Amino acid sequence: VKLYSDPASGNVYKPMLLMAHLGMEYAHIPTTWEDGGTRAPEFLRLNPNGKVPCIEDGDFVLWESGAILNYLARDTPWLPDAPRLKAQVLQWMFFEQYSHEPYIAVARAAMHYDAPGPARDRKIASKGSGGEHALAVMEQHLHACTWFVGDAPTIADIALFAYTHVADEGGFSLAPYPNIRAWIARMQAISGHIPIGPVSD
Ligand SMILES: N[C@@H](CCC(=O)N[C@@H](CS)C(=O)NCC(=O)O)C(=O)O
Repeated sequence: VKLYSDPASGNVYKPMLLMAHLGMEYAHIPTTWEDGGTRAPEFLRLNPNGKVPCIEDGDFVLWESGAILNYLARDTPWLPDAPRLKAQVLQWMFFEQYSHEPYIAVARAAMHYDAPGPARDRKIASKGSGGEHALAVMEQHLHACTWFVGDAPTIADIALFAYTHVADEGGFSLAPYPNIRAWIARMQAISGHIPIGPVSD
């Protein structure tokens, strides 16, 4: 598999973390906004949406981190086969993309890439209540559950872990969320875990 990747990206970290757990080998193709890679015509032929991650598996091309996780986790314990469990995995992954990532990842990206000043401050502030709401939903779920779905970690945990564990980089403190902090420690304790790549600022 080839992974078009930016090491700073939590969305790219999701398939990287899964492939580390699966012991899968893959080739990195560095593709970033800064180096123009995500807007290069040859990359746009693979992903017309111009975003990483994107994978190539032979002649099969796939983009969107959640779709890539689903593809790579097939036939492994990271994606249960039972219809209800599988649907719950998708539920949390859609939650991540609509109610979590647009606040927590976007605030982190603004902190790292936008020029300091009032416009950046306003953008980060506008993400605050949405991000806190997503964290509160997760905190409540983890009060009763060890993992997001079933009794073992799945790609739902990977999808949510990617930006939650670096939420502080977007100005979100995890201090009020002890269940989330304990779940992060459980994720990091799974053998094969790798840290997210460095963010260049
Ligand atoms: N929903 C997409 C989001 C992907 C995304 O936002 N990728 C960012 C990096 S985190 C990107 O490629 N930005 C570069 C650009 O827009 O040129 C996913 O989950 O894969």
